[in-house]
Amino acid sequence: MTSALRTCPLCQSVCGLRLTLDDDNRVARVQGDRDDPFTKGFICPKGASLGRVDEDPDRLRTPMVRHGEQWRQVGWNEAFQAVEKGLNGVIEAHGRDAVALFFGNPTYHTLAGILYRTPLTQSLGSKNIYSSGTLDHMPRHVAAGHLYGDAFAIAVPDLDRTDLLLVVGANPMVTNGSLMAAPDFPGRLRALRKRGGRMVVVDPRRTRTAELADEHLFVRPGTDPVLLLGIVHTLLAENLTSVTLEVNGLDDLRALAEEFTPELAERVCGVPADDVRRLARELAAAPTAAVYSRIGASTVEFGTLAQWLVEVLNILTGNLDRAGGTMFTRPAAVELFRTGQQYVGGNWHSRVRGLPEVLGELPAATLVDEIETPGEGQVRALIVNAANMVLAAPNGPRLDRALSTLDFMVCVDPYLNETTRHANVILPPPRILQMPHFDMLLQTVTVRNYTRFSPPVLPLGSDQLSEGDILAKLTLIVAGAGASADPSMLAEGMMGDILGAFTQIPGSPVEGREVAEVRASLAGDSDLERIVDLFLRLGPYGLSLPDLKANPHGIDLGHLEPRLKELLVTPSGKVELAPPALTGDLARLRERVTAPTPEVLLIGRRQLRSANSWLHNVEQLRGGSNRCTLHINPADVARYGLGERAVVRSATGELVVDVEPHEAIMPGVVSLPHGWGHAGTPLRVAIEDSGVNANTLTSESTVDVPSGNAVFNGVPVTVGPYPA
Ligand SMILES: Nc1nc2c(c(=O)[nH]1)N[C@H]1C(S)=C(S)[C@@H](COP(=O)(O)OP(=O)(O)OC[C@H]3O[C@@H](n4cnc5c(=O)[nH]c(N)nc54)[C@H](O)[C@@H]3O)O[C@H]1N2
Ligand SMILES: Nc1nc2c(c(=O)[nH]1)N[C@H]1C(S)=C(S)[C@@H](COP(=O)(O)OP(=O)(O)OC[C@H]3O[C@@H](n4cnc5c(=O)[nH]c(N)nc54)[C@H](O)[C@@H]3O)O[C@H]1N2
Ligand code: SF4
Ligand SMILES: [Mo]
Repeated sequence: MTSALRTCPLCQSVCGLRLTLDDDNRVARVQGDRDDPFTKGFICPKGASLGRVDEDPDRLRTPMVRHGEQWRQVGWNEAFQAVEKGLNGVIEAHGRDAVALFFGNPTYHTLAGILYRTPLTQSLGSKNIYSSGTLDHMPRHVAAGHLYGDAFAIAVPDLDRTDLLLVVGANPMVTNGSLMAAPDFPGRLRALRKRGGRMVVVDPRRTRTAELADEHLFVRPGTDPVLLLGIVHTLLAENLTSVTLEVNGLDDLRALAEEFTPELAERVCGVPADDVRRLARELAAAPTAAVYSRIGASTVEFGTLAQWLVEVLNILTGNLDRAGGTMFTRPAAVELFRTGQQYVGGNWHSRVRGLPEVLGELPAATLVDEIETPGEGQVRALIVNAANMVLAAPNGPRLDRALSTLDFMVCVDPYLNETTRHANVILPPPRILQMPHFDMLLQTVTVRNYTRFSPPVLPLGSDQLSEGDILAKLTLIVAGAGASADPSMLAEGMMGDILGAFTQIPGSPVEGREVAEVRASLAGDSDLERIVDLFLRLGPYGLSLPDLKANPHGIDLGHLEPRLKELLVTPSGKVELAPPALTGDLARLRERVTAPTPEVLLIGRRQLRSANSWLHNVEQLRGGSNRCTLHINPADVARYGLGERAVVRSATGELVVDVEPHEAIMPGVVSLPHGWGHAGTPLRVAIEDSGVNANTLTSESTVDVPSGNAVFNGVPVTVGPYPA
């Protein structure tokens, strides 16, 4: 038996784990690492099953090449030659825009996925870049970009010091937090209550989080901006604001909030006007307060408006950038993503629907249009890293059909699944325990400043390639360096470029030094590790990879400290409270407010033992509440005369679903989890009781206009008995 320390990569909580391995290197036991100063031994059922996830016998070990319906295991050289031939063929015949790239959710967790995302994108030089960002959090970036100039100015609730936490459309008791790394949310919540604090939840379902809250308010899906404007209206009308930051646009905000009264909120959102007023007064009166919002007010038709108004509430109540409010983490690694330039979107537009580029990407919802619509610039080839878009994107079935028409597709993914089955080549990354792990991204949203690095627990087999090398090879292939190029060329180029810049930057830790000399001093057992060492050395704490390796339980870097001033890059140098790029979308909201309300609205539901689409092949994580059922209020079951099954229809498609009556869901709302509907894959466990693809019902044609984000919550549907 040996033991190893390791950060769990399965959600955004960054839990430190202690693994016990048997003599065959199988994970015999997983415990929370009590010596981790931040995560303090917390573990959830997914983390406890990390060994089973890692050892899943259905994971691919060797590259796969498809000939018609037949899959063949091949060596890496043959696989990369096939990729070079396939991609070059399309680029030569149709140009670079004919190749699209798609990055899925796990690329925010893996080191290779984060570090090589930009080089791969830049080397490809295509307008057709897509990611799960526009299935998730793009509204938040767009709101931040216009308010603060920096689209990456993402504040997190200062959970350990706040007096009042208002949660709008998030369920951290199940998801363990998102764009907020808050390991042991239950424990942090208990501590909040113990020090006299409160939590209020706004959600169309009485979720686990809502059950533990001091107060839960049902809200009609998709209407949060009207509720939030009702609160803003009250704060301004009753002179309850205490703006401590330098802001522009307060008068504009006052003028446009005028019409959005608490009474309007009651009519549109179903939240009593008195409660809207009371919420405003409580937010203003609390010594400190933090409004936190995620998927329920992001993947909606007015996601950007909602995310903007959440920020506005934190600003108006004096809570942005102060202890106990919402604050900006200071990570250990240098923040190269902060360009110091004012955010602008719309640098180019999608060919078919003319949707604007945001942060270098086009909306994932429109990828299918770009594949299906003939003409110059039509997408003919696709590179996918860690995305199962057939299950994740709106109108998945249409995308499923479109993928089968591509000239070439390559996927970096450990599974042959609903999406990768369309690939010509699948390149499998090694097992989780064979990868180094450093939460480059999640350490930018921890609720305390913190860092930790995990070296690989197990070595690579002689027939395996690291994920870094796989992505480096792909990058070099699209850059024209060929399939046989040495993958280290990419890392060397990156380190050289970064050092070239930082040795010239006054005050940088390497100012005036020789690039080659600094490069030679970098430590690490692989290209990725050496890049991490460089990022740490350029970071604000003067740490290095050897420091992190010497502290394998992680390093506490202290409470969050105010830092908005250094992030703000608006031309005015002030927070722009009411920028036209955001307020302009209110016209669309006004139209919606006056339109008739559909009888039934569909929302999503994340599950404790899932991670979107890809943990359903692990027996230990199946069953119980982790089933793909339609949650519906018993009153609606009676109203629509439903039995055990029902048919749900939307403008996009229809599904037959298992009915699970639940008091916890608002009448007029039904909920279906996403990531199910496993089909056409050899995954032995997932294929049993495979559930249905919720994205058969969601539409690719409706997006949150400013961000292009997909709409998964508040989808109009009808429900009827099955069989009819
Ligand atoms: N209806 C509905 N749809 C939704 C949502 C919703 O709430 N409702 N949520 C949306 C959101 S927020 C998101 S983020 C997306 C998520 O959807 P996706 O971005 O597709 O993410 P996952 O399903 O988590 O994983 C995608 C793929 O990554 C692979 N993978 C796992 N580990 C690794 C690894 O280490 N390396 C590589 N290369 N691949 C790996 C898995 O095998 C899987 O095929 O779904 C979106 N879709
Ligand atoms: N266990 C587990 N953890 C996960 C994941 C998982 O699949 N399983 N996925 C990961 C990913 S990719 C992400 S992005 C995060 C997401 O993290 P969260 O945002 O916390 O996850 P959701 O469960 O989607 O929470 C959305 C909540 O919004 C509510 N809601 C729906 N519509 C509306 C609305 O119109 N208004 C309001 N106010 N609320 C609404 C839903 O009922 C739900 O409770 O979780 C991550 N962590
Ligand atoms: S909460 Fe998230 S990071 Fe922690 S053990 Fe569970 S899945 Fe892993
Ligand atoms: Mo997500």
